[in-house]
Amino acid sequence: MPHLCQPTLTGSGVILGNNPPPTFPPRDDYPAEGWDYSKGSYGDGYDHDYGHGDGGGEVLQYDFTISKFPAAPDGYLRDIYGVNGQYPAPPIILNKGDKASIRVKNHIEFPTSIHAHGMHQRGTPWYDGVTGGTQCPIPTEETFTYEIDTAYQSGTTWYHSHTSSQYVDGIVGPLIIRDPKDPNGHLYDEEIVVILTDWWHTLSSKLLRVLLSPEGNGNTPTPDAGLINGKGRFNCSALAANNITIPEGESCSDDAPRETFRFVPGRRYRLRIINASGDTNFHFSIDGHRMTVIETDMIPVEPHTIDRLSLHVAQRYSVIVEANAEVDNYWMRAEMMTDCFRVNNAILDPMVLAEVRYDGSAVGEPTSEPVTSTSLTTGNCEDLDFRLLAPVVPQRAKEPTKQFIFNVTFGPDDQNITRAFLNNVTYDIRPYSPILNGVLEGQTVFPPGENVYLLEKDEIVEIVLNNLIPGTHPFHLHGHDFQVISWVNSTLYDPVESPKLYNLDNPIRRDTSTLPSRGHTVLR
Ligand SMILES: [Cu+2]
Repeated sequence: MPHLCQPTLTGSGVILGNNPPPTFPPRDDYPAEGWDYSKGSYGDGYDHDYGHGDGGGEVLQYDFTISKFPAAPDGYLRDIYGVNGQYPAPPIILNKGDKASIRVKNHIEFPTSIHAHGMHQRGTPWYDGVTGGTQCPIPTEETFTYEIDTAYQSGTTWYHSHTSSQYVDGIVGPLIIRDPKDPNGHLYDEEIVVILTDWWHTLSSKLLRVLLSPEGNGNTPTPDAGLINGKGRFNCSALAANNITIPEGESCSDDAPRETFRFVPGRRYRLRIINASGDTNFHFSIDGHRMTVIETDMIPVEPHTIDRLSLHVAQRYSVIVEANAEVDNYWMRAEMMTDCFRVNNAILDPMVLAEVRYDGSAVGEPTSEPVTSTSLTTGNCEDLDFRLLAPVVPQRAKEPTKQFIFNVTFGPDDQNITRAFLNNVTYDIRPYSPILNGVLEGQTVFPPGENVYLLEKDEIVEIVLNNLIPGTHPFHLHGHDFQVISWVNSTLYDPVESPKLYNLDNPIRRDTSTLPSRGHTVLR
């Protein structure tokens, strides 16, 4: 699809968001009938650079090298971490039924690992990529081969380093599993990946050292910029205006290209939007266009049309956008929810922009105005109203066999470092003694700092999360989707009153939700 390809980037001789977005074969070419998932992909005859299936259920091979290199995604040149010299990391695009085999070589000075977010890894938990949880980290100059099986799942997700804060420095890429039998497949002609990230001008290991010191005070540093598909435009004059000097070996240029999407009038685009941020929630919109939500975190939902979409950290949505506006150029906006940040950052422009350019439109930047009116969001730092979306395949919430109530707090540990606590326990990672090893060996007693809760297979668990602090927080469960049966701002869980608000009839299912400020959420 040449009209969806990114124009070649130049940008002052430095690497600027250097990985073009993936392209897809058009929907019309999907095999309509007789799709056999057990056989994997069809021989589609398309360019296989981005890993479209080969046919015959073969395993698709990926060779990834993680390294450090200079790049300037927003125009500010610094050292970043990335995969195969690219940022964002290369997209993995599979058809449901495919398997991916990903050989990861660690060529940085720190141990690392790769996690495929939202993949259940049924029967293969050792490929989940969590340092200290499911594996030892991959040492420098060593390799580890992961497998991803898509027999049971499809949709929009992402993969990233799951060691320390490395993904914030660039080890993050899209993972897309297309379903030829997508129940919403008749609603779109083409697919586009939109990956949203926040960005800092300093390596995250340096920022983390301050945060995890007694001076850190739990003040997560606010980003310096935001990016769409690894591209953004930083205003370098903000540095001098705030007395920030550029260190030796770094530089700033004002002409970084923004991401550009070509629209063909009349076509219907499925935007697969991924919030791959470290700490930023976004409001997403396109001037002059509405959008129809059809997917939450790999679960197809009944189409629901809105003007503006909120995405919290690690959440994904697919929306349909129809190129039905006047032939012109329009801003795509990912506006950071600044109310969620702990501290102010004077150099940050929270309005992150990309261009949507219609075929046949005039040259020059868009002059469009943002959409107004309704939104799925109830407040500035809040998640969407969980009652507005319903999965296409309905499931009533089942009666739980167990209930866990977790109180979430932040406070100083015994070394006066601010940490998060679940029921007064802060997680104490043992990178070289993964919990999974103990589980597979039949261990039933774990160190208190690992906060392990043991379950029998097929139990139904109700998880109540009580947020005792004013900040909101993402909550993500590995290996499962959950139903969000309640989500209440500013009110803690009450065993008598709270269940009266439960939505048990086909509640939204997903893998990443939000703890509301001083409120609670209930998951099953
Ligand atoms: Cu995950």
